[in-house]
Amino acid sequence: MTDLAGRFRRLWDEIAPVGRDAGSGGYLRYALTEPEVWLREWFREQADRRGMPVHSDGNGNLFAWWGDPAAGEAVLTGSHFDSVPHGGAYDGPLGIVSAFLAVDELRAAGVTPVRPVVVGAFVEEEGARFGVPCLGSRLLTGEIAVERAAGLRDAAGVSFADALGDRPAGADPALLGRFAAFVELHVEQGRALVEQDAPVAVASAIWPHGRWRFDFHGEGNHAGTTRMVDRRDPMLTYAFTVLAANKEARLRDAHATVARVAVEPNATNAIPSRVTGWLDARAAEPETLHGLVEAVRAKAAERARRDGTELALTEESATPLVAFDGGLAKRLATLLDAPVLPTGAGHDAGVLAAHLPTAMLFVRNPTGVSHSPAESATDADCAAGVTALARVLEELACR
Ligand code: HGY
Ligand code: MN
Ligand code: MN
Ligand code: MN
Repeated sequence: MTDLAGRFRRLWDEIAPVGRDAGSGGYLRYALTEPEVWLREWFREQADRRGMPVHSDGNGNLFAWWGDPAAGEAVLTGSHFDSVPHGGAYDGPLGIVSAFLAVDELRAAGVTPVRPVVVGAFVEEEGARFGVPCLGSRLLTGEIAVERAAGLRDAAGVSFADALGDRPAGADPALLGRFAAFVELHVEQGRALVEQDAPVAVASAIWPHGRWRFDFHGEGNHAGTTRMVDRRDPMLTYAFTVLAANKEARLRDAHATVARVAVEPNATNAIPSRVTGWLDARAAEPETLHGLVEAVRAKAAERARRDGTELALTEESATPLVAFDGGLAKRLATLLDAPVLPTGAGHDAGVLAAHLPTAMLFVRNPTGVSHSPAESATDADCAAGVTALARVLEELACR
């Protein structure tokens, strides 16, 4: 194991057990809950160890500064700590651990930044607790209204403002204006790097994607005494809609997932009064995405009429096609001699890309699986990711 791979492993082992579910091996690191708060404290300790002052933007995002803050626009790097339920170890934390190690590499090489390097940790990137992904970066950029963000509630009814301990500060154009670029390193959520036999890639784009909530309202009733012909069962409309989403996505070579459902009253012997399903839809092109969502909506509405149920559709979040800064992506791909890949996964980099030159680096994932305990990365490839990130930071902040 190379020395850097060894240093990666030692730092990684400090956080690996935090929030890990013994049963599934996956992670339960929901934003601002105990394991993620522990990681935020760990972030502060890592910054302190490196003499990097930490600043919070009042939205739950943390920023650790290396170099003279007055020395010009900074280069931001970092990612998120939070996970989806039973998510993988690397999605998010790899970008933060790699950022601190990249700073160590530059310092060990005697490199000092001519502009500050900032390591960032964004809150609620997965949207697994409060329902809106990239909540922290959307607050920082003003993409989501403070009122809406503050009032978002988790399954226990706790609001984001309560979890944060204060009303979020919202957009901070002055802070955003202090960043010249953002580079997010992230585990690849796919197998392209395995197929291309490369440890690191540069991102070209993020597919347009979003989340739509389908509320199906029917008539709650007794499972044993209600004739089939008399039912207005929203579970039927929901089930049909899931199949329609799958079919419409396949027709369009797009991605549609319904993986979260809420049923009222959720009793075995009671026909539901309401069934709520969340559609995660993604496609390479915006018009394909919108065509997919509209087709699913139309099929759901048609089925609702047949079932005597009502449909209410709410767009909960939408991210347009993110074409990363082409010049920057090409420059980094040349610097690193790395392939360039699009991704169907959303990232804080996708939000910041609308506000400053942004790039992403992907680190090979041998299983290609993500949002699952099966997500993986080797220490050697993670070390290659640190080396690549250090070279990028040297290129952007130290010349
Ligand atoms: O859902 C996503 O694409 C990201 O991992 N939050
Ligand atoms: Mn994720
Ligand atoms: Mn992620
Ligand atoms: Mn992400």
